[in-house]
Amino acid sequence: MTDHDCVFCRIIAGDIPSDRVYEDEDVIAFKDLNPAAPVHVLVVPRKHVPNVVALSAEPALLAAVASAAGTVAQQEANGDFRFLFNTGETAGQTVFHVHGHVLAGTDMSEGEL
Ligand code: DGP
Repeated sequence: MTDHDCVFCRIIAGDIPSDRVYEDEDVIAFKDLNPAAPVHVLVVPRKHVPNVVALSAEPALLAAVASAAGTVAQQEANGDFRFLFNTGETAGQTVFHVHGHVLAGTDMSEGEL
């Protein structure tokens, strides 16, 4: 299922260019346009699902997203990462195709990004 008005569906289809760092049959991961950390990658299921709560109805796909995040963090940083899902407009979600933000490449053990 794709939504032609959805920017991430268009990235997945290759209609909008992106800097892909990982992909498999279920998931793609690409660098965020406005990075908030030295490593800032969005992990996105190919299937159009609006948010992480809806994604939880598909546990295998949720697991595929989490697994891909770990792979990206190993590949792009030291394996440690913060994994963030903005969920809903007032939480800051702007793209309603679920995406996990992988934030890494810096010491986040003190303070917030
Ligand atoms: P959120 O606020 O959680 O919905 O995050 C959406 C993120 O998507 C935001 O950090 C910027 C990023 N983004 C939006 N449009 C594009 C795009 O066309 N390409 C890329 N690489 N990132 C995008």
